[in-house]
Amino acid sequence: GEAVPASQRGSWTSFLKSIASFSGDLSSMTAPPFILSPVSLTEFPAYWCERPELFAAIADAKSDEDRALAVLKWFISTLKGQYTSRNDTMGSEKKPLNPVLGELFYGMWPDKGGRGQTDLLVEQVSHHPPITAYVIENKAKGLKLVGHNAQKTSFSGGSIIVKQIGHAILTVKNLSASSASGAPPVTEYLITLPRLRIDGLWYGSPYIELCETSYIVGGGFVSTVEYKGKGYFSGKSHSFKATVSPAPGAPGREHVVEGLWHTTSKFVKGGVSGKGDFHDVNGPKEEVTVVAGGGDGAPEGEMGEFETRKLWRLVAKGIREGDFESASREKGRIENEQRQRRRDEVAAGTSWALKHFTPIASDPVYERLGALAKIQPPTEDAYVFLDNWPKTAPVSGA
Ligand code: 0T9
Repeated sequence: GEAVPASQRGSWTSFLKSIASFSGDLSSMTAPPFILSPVSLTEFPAYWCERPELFAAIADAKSDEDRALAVLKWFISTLKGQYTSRNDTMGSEKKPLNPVLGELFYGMWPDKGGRGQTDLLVEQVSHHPPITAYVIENKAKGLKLVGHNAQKTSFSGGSIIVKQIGHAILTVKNLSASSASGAPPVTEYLITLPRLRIDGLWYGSPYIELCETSYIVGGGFVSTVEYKGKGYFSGKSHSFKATVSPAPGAPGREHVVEGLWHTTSKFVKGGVSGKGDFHDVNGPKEEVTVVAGGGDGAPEGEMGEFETRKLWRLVAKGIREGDFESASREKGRIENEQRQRRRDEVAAGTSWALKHFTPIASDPVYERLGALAKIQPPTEDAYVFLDNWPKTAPVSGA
């Protein structure tokens, strides 16, 4: 294909052959240089908040029904960034850097016009299999999103099928409620994740299509989001249909939204009086501002050795500048260091201590809310945030 440089055609074909005959952890497979991204997977949770005003708006909703729609609108508005942005910035989907155990990524979106500051914290909580845990918190608005991500991949009909493992819990604090109002002090939403199909592999220009169904459950409502690609209900790629219904036994109206998640959508049933339009992501988004968490004795304004942009700096530089020899040398150095750490731990009978999360085998919030929409599986593990935000600082010299 056009997208594969002539000198890498052979290695691309053998890469495709090996993913076709292998299922499991694609992230650890060696891929030809042209498909490498200089961005670590620890940076991906930032996609959840690139429209911070839509996140903040969840706190300003006036009723459970309004809030269910605000959560859905924010969620749908993140999909363009999550699943198409590498095509926009790098020409196609690319293979992200595979984070090391304990890798950290901190960021923020500043307060603007009273929406409050939003903070981001990410930690790689497992390397094998890769699992990334994150928190996004807007304290002024009483909003907190805690989640984790892993993937199970398989190969089918020339595409990579990615089943996302993990979920997120959004907690909305009722900041104005007096105990007399009868309103609960917090409302929780369970957010599940769609399945992905990676197409365009043969031509060396991979892109993502979303498929099947994901859910948002909480606050008296269940939102069911169905994803379809080309040739289904609208015949267009990136189509979706979302149904927002009162939870079993709860009051409220049903709403149905249809459209394209990477552009716009409209209400086809229900809706807010006089408003046919639902979401619109044609306008600009706001990338996260990376901040330094220090630690490991690093001075304020500097990143510790495990912070993503510092850890991968030379690898990323090599990939960006087309110097793949130094990229792979630096990557090898990081991997060897990791292997040595693991050997040292085994020898000392210790294990790596996570900084910000503690694993639990089953998440009670997932179980309670998931049951309302009969989400499978009935339980999932999770990573509980230790509520220990570090003192971060702007990156000096940035
Ligand atoms: C959570 C997101 C996730 C992470 C990425 C599958 C994938 C790793 C996981 C699911 C985010 O919220 C959303 C977006 C993109 C997903 C990545 C796309 C991708 O290709 C990689 C996998 C591991 C590969 O790198 C496959 C090989 C590659 C050559 C294809 C481009």
